[in-house]
Formats: sequence, C-alpha cells, structure tokens
Amino acid sequence: MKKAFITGITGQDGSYLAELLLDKCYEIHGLIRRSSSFNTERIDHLYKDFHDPEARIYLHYGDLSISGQLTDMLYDISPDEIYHLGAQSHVRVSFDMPEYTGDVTGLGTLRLLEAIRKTGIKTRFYQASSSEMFGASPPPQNESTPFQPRSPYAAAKVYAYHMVQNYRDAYKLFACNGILFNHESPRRGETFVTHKVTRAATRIKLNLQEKLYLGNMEAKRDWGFAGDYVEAMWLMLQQDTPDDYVIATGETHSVREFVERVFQKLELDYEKYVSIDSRYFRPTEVDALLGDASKARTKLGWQPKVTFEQLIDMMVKADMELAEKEKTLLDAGYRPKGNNCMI
Ligand code: NAP
Ligand code: G4F
Repeated sequence: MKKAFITGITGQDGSYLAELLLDKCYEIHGLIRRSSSFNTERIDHLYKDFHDPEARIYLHYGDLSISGQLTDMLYDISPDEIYHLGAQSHVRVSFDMPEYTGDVTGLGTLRLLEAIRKTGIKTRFYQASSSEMFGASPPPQNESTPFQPRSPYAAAKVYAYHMVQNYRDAYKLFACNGILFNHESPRRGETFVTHKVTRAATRIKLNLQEKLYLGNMEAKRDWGFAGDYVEAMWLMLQQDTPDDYVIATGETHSVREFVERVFQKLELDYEKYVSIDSRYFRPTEVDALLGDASKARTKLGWQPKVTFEQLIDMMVKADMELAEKEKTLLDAGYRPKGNNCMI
C-alpha cells in the first residue's frame, strides 16, 4: 500500500485528493492545524477512528510555520508521495496579512523541501503552484509565460515555485509544480467569489438574504472543477521524470458573467440584488486568466471533464439544498449556525 502525506487535507482540494487516493488504496497521512472549533468538515465523511482496523486516514497536528516538527513527521511517516496543498490561499487576505502569507505560503514549501533533503527519505513532491503567479502577463498563459505576480500571495507562490525547481536541480528531488488555474466546487471556501455568489443567490431566492456585495466584476478567470484537478496532481507524480504543468480548462469568463448565469438559473435579475463594495477590490488585480493546458493533455493525458455550465449547476444545487435546510430550521423557530461575518 502506497503512503501519501497531504498538507491542506482539510481544504477544498485536500478533501477531493483524499477521496481519490483512498479509491486508489493509499494510506493517507494529513497535516491539520489545531483549531478551537472543528475544521475537518470536508473530510468527516472519509475519516474512520484510528482504532478501526479499516482506518486508512491518519491526521497529525502541525503547522507549516514550524520546520522541526515537519521534519520529524516526514521521517516517521516516510511517505511515497507528498502533496503540498496547505497555504494561506486567499489573495485579498494576503494584502492584509503579507508577512504571514509569505511565511506559510512561501517558506512553508521550503520547510517541506528541507525536511525531505535532511531526512533523505525517498519520496515524490507535488507543489500547489498557482495561475496567480502569471499576474499581469496577458492571456493565454502556459508553462513558458513569464510570472508577473500582483499580490503577496502570488509573490509567495512564485518563491515556492522556484524553490521546487532549485531542489529538483540541486538535490535531484522528484518535485513537480502544478500550475493550477481557479478550480471550484460545492466545497470551495465561501469567501472565494464563485461560492460567495452561489451561496448568496440561493439564499436570496429563499428570502434569507437581501443583497450581495462584490468587488471587481470585470475580472476574468478560467474556472474548472476541483475534482478534475486533483487527478492531474496525482498524474504528475506517476510520471518517469518530474516536471511542471499548467492545468486549466482553456475557457475564460468574467465574474459578471458568472453572476449573471447563476442568477438566471434561479430566475432572478442579478442587477436588482448585486451592489459593488470597494472593500472587496484588491490594491492590484489580475485582470484576465486563461490557461493553455496542452502540455498536460499531451504528456499526462489529462483533460477536464466538468464544463463551466455543469460546475455552476453543481454549486447552485448544493447551495440550494443548504438554503432550504436553513429555511426549514428558521421556519421551525431555530437559528441555524454558520453565517460567516467575514464573507
Ligand atoms: P483552501 O481550501 O484554502 O485550503 C487551504 C488548506 O491549507 C486548509 O486545509 C488549511 O487548513 C491549510 N492551512 C492554511 N494555513 C496553514 C498552516 N499554517 N499550516 C498548515 N495548514 C495550513 O485551498 P484550496 O482551494 O484547497 O487550494 C489548495 C492549494 O492549491 C493551496 O495551496 C492554494 O494556494 C493552491 N491553489 C488553489 C487554487 C484554487 O483555485 N483552488 C488554484 C491554484 C492553486 P484549515 O482548514 O485549518 O484552514
Ligand atoms: O475567487 P477569488 O477570490 O479567487 P482568486 O483571487 O482568483 O484566487 C483563487 O484562484 C487562484 C488561482 O488563480 C488561487 F491560487 C488562489 O489560491 C485562489 O484559490 O477571486 C476571483 C476574482 C478576482 O478577480 C476578484 O477580484 O473575483 C473578483 N471578485 C469580485 N468580487 C471577488 C469579489 N473575489 C472575492 N473573493 N470576493 C468578492 O466579493
């Protein structure tokens, strides 16, 4: 049985990747942060108590900002594959917390690479690089497009990307950068724009919310489905040689178009409900992302399965179910928990 170590297992991608690797009969070790409230909601359906003989997911407390502990953990587990997905991943928040983002999103990668080098374990390493690194470079973007980062998050990811390449060259580590364009799902964090929109529109439909406040609606993104993208991560680590790959759908849509389509599906006119709030604008924006994933298609045999339209349907359906539950509770006199004041 192969062993995988996943950082960010409690995040959107971590949960889909854990599902995929369980299907492939891996033993999974995940890094989780101590939290005063539960933070394992996305993997609760996969988890079995470790006393259960069928348990194949093991969780370990730790933090990407603490190197000694990461080194000990990797030495003890000695995983065949490491999927490094943990990060402060919110671009707008990275402007509020640039130092923290540099530490966790940038140096966190270095800490893991150093842990591999120092322990000498034989492993393969996946780095969650990002299309945000392209920043101001005009679309379409592929593996040869220059990086022009436009946020502390993107700058931290560029640093991590280069450290991966450096450790690959200097120490012959099997280390890959997956340069993934935006990917979404019903498990996407609610402060990212797609989920913020589907959640708000479905709540508006059921009279649970009156308005939706957004920032720059003209930005364009290449949005795919997270479930498809984790397959590409796995494929990268199954190749004979390590390399870097762009993963994208090759289609781009503006935030406005996304909003319009979601509201249309619910037979609502978005212009009646959506207002602009400048606090959601970024000091510097990435105007347009559109990925060219030809290399992944040719070398990995990877291509996305879920279309933009299907992604929207999936997210609207899941959020409508949640909104209906919320309404049922409210109608019965209960106050449902979980409305985020930071959205
Ligand atoms: P996400 O939902 O925000 O998940 C981030 C994960 O990192 C969570 O499990 C989080 O733990 C963990 N984490 C944050 N700070 C940590 C720390 N100091 N120590 C240990 N763990 C920490 O992100 P995602 O959308 O799944 O994305 C996964 C990775 O791909 C990230 O590196 C992201 O930057 C990158 N990426 C994402 C996209 C995209 O469109 N989704 C595109 C390109 C690249 P908690 O649950 O405790 O917060
Ligand atoms: O959903 P977003 O916050 O995603 P963003 O900034 O593109 O970053 C995501 O994708 C990256 C890959 O390219 C990842 F590396 C990163 O970790 C993250 O997963 O914003 C998308 C667009 C932006 O242009 C933003 O300005 O939507 C615009 N937007 C407009 N109003 C908004 C809002 N974004 C958010 N989060 N909230 C708004 O109210």
